[in-house]
Amino acid sequence: MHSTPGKNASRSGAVLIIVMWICFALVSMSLYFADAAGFAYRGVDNGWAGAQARQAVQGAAKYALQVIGDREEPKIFPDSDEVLCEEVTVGDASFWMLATSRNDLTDNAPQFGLVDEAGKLNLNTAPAEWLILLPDMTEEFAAAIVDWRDEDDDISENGAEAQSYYLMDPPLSCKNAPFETLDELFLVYGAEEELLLGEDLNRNGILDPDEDTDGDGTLDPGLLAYLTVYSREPNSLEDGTARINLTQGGEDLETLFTETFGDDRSAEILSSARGEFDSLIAYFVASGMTTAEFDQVAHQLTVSEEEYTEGLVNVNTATATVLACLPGMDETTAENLVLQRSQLGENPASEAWIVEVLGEETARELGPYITGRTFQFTADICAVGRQGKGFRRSLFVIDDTAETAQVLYRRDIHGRGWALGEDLYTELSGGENK
Ligand SMILES: [Ca+2]
Ligand SMILES: [Ca+2]
Ligand SMILES: [Ca+2]
Ligand SMILES: [Ca+2]
Repeated sequence: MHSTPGKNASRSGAVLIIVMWICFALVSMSLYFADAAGFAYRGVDNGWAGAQARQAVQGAAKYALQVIGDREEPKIFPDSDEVLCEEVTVGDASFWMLATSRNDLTDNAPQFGLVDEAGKLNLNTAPAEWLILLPDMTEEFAAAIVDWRDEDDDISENGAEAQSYYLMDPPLSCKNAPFETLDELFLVYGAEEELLLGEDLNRNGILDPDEDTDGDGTLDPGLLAYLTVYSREPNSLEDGTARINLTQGGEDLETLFTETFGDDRSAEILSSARGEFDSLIAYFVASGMTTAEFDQVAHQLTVSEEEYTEGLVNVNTATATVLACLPGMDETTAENLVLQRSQLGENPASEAWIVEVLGEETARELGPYITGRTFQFTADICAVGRQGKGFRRSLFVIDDTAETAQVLYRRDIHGRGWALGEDLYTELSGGENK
């Protein structure tokens, strides 16, 4: 992605404002604690660090909202150097954003960044045939997921509807409606901690001491690492203009292509690409456009008449494990795609690059289920206060489909314990308890 100087300047401005805001909060807080210091000094000291860390989490969340909301079209996932996410100092406190969903889960050092919810399979749209391809997924659990969200009481093959839930102790009712949070998966018939969390009990994406139950030195992450309930993309631009429906074509498409490519090239493209298209990729293949040409216009195009398209997987950020579940893909193809992607350098502006890697036929098969954009993120924010004490951690799911980015879901998860890995633990605390 190309970052204009103006954009960088406005981002630094935003960071400065947030940092000043946090500093102000910290000063007010220290005055408060200085007042209370006469009582129990030690307790105040620990509480102070915790309060500083909580403020840093708040500040980091505001910063994440700003970075996400300030993105311009085509709304791609920010490159890692565009987001401050590793040991960001705020007064006496520091924060990190944990990248808990990545390809190299065998690497046991924590990595940092925002998490793309569109890089995962959506529990509300993925059919059982996709879900079954996730590591350790059982046919029964995949079918139970579908029965949980479908409106009917008809038990799908190997599935579970009201009768199964009624017999549970205590009895539950089958939801028969879409998942609203990821943790709702724990209610689905057959959900077991081992299946959902794997070895990653604190859900930080790395192997912590005592987590390696099978002793192989690598993390078995469990199903939750690959799933989301949030991914959806609007079929309109940020300013409210509808994306142009490729199947209807018409004047809008002609105007867009003429303005972008000139009269001759526009006419050439429009005469090559005629008919009905079930994906942007199908149009791209038919049009004879170059990847660079398509990257300029892709975000203005759609094949849907709906207000939103739910559950598209971002082929520019998804792990090989997730991509392998999609039509046309298998493990080897998905791994190769991710390898080729890692050599592209910057995060591409559309999904068009996959045609060269996969070939036209496979790319067209995959096309209807993927995107190159993203609108929902998780910021998994960790922070410590003075002297590395007072560890705090909160999850924020942030949605960027409205005019300003908004928090959809927030949860304090510091109860899961230290999440930043052994090295940082030693560095920050000298091994003392948090
Ligand atoms: Ca049902
Ligand atoms: Ca059913
Ligand atoms: Ca872990
Ligand atoms: Ca293991």
